[in-house]
Amino acid sequence: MANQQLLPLSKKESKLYMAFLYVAFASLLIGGLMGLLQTLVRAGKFTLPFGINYYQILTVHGVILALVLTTFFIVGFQFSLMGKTTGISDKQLKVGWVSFWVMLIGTLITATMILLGEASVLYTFYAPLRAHPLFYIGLSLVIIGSWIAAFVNFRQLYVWKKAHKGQKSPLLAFMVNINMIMWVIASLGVAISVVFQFIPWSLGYGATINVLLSRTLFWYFGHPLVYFWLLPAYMAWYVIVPKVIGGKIFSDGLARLSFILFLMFSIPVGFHHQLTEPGINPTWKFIQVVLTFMVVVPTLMTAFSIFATFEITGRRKGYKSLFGWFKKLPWKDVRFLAPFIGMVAFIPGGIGGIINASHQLNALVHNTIWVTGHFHLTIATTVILTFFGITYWLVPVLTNRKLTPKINRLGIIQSFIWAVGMLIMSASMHIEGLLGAPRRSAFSNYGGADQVSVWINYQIAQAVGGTILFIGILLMVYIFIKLAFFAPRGEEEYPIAEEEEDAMPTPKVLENWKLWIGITIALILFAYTIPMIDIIQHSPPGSVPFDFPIGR
Ligand code: HEM
Ligand SMILES: [Cu+2]
Repeated sequence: MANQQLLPLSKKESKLYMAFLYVAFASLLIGGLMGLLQTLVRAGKFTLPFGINYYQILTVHGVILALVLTTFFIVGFQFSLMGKTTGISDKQLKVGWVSFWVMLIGTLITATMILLGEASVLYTFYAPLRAHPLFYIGLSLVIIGSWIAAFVNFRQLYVWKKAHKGQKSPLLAFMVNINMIMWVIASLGVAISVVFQFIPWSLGYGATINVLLSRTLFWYFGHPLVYFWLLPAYMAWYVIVPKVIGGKIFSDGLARLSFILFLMFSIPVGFHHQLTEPGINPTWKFIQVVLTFMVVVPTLMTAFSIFATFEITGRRKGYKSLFGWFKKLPWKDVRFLAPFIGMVAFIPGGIGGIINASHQLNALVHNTIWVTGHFHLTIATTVILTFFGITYWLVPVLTNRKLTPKINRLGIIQSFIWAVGMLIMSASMHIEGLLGAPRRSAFSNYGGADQVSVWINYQIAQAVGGTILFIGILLMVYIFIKLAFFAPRGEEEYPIAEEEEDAMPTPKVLENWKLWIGITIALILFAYTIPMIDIIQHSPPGSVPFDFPIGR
């Protein structure tokens, strides 16, 4: 199988990709500061100035890190992957800019409403908490902008395929398209809820809102959202990291199959976030939990292929003993080290996820700070450290600069700071959660209850971890600015691994989009149709808005 050609990135297109990254790193700084403040408040040592409400900063933190930082980074990174493998036409580039501006304007509208204290509804904006209508309208624009980006990506692959009849599509372009298909299908749920439920209700047209329906539509989107964050990290693990360590792709077919499985099993599982929710038949909860556990399959496939690449590469370099090859990995290269720490964090992160999805164990940890500990391991460590690892080579490529040994060293320090800060913060969140401490709650001594005195030491530990993390954020933003504007001029490689010369051909069926999208839709219909009808027919009267103490 011929290895595919890579295209040069023009100045014009690099500018677009960088625009997305600027927003991502600005978000990191603002969101990180809020995270630090949260830990300080929860430790009971600090009161927010100017009458700022705790839930306001918590909303900023969740929205700007989990929704804005991630979406901008992912769309920008994926655009660059498409530009490198399929190319981008002038017209597509223009539409790419439209997607950027729509997303940015949406973000600014939403941010303004949160800052004015008109939308302290947290990033899940659960009804009946009510925000200003512009909060929802801004969020819709962010989603619409990302759809525009998705359609540019679909078009890029389509044009490439027409020009390369009968050839297998570039692996990275295939992966980007899977992620964007999943994103479009999933975000339809939240779009329907926002357009038909939240916006009319917050404008005062509908007096009440169907709470259960809105939450179900939210989690229809909210679970695949976590895969939308994770899959770009997997793209880097499958295709970029092997090149960084001087190896080859383990198996093109296996990588594609695992992405297809993620597409199929990421959406029809939202009920695992609603296990304690009344109004959903337990049988359907059970079915969705079973579908949830299917995700173990592509996850283990991914772990297997990545470690196989590590081992094969190490052995080729001459290391023979059972684990000798492990030493040969380029530990001093931050482009490898940062994602590697992310992979390690995914081991406890994944185990925690299995615990969360298990019905009875979920009852123990539901709505405790354990859950927060879980996603700071998975998204804020695994995904974000991989994104940092990407930043170290992507920004120099886009700005024609060098990743100098000095910046590389700073990067290694940054990765360790992040790992240590998160270890302290996340471990104490996990333990405190098992002791019953709630998440999403400002400091309170709950009338001097004994239980609370047990929690406080863990909250102080979180403030220590949070402080270390914030130092990590300052360092990362410094490195980003350095790489974007001040590092010496030069050429860096865009690392994309190739297949082995004698690799087995990839089965054609893996590119049968109609088949995979068809199965995905069938699974969604199977898992959601009957419970949705149930929810709509048997719901209690809707809820009037709830504005105090959080909301607007
Ligand atoms: C300086 C680094 C960070 C610190 C100190 C920090 C701290 C915290 C704390 C203490 C909470 C829980 C507050 C509560 O439940 O009352 C929280 C929630 C959260 N964090 Fe972080 N965090 C950091 C970085 C991140 C990153 C990088 C992400 C994602 C990319 C992230 C995503 C979230 C989300 C989604 C929530 C949930 C918000 C909610 O429940 O509405 N955090 N963070
Ligand atoms: Cu989930």
